[in-house]
Amino acid sequence: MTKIELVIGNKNYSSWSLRGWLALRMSGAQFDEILVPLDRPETRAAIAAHSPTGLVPLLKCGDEVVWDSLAIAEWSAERYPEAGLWPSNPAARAVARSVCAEMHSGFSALRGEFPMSIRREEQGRAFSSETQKDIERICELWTFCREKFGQDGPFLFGSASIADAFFAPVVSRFRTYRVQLEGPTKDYAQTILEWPLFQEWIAVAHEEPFKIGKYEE
Ligand SMILES: N[C@@H](CCC(=O)N[C@@H](CS)C(=O)NCC(=O)O)C(=O)O
Repeated sequence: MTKIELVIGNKNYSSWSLRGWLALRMSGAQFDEILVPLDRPETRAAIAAHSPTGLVPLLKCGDEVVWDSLAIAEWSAERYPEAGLWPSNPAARAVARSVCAEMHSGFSALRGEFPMSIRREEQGRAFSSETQKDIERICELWTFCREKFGQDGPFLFGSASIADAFFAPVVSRFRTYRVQLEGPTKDYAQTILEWPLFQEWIAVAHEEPFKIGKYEE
């Protein structure tokens, strides 16, 4: 079996790495992790040794190289179809792909103002109206998916899918910055925080020695 490697950044900070890692873990693939600590003098060269974009995550399998979290998620779904990483119902699958695409290309105010730092505990802080809009849209999406497609389990489309991998870092940000959630969005966030795969990532994030000052202020 060809060896699979996933190049990722710090587990505490690298939200895109978390998405790719969750998708690959959900697939059941056996893989090795190569963790490159971010924001250090040697980071750029260390990532460039693997990645044509200078970004993580990146997957290597033999001579295949797959960069970008969404492409890694699609690769995982295609190679491990039995894992059901996308919902089996075509209508649900189309929505799942849409919400992942929306996450992948949007919510820049939220991502900029609320950097992911899994270990961090804030008392709550003021944020811009753009971030407020992002929060409202995310809550609308979660509520819609849960109501329309979530009958068979606690995740967005019932059982865990790539869509949950894409929103797990948002749940972590909502926890850190104490964004108040209610009803189905609160329940969904709790599901993600208790998701065993995410718990595994969180445990390592707590043990990591690396700190990036700008994400701790
Ligand atoms: N669109 C890319 C974004 C990847 C990205 O921005 N990764 C960040 C870490 S989360 C990175 O590699 N930054 C390089 C650095 O900090 O040196 C994806 O979905 O994978």
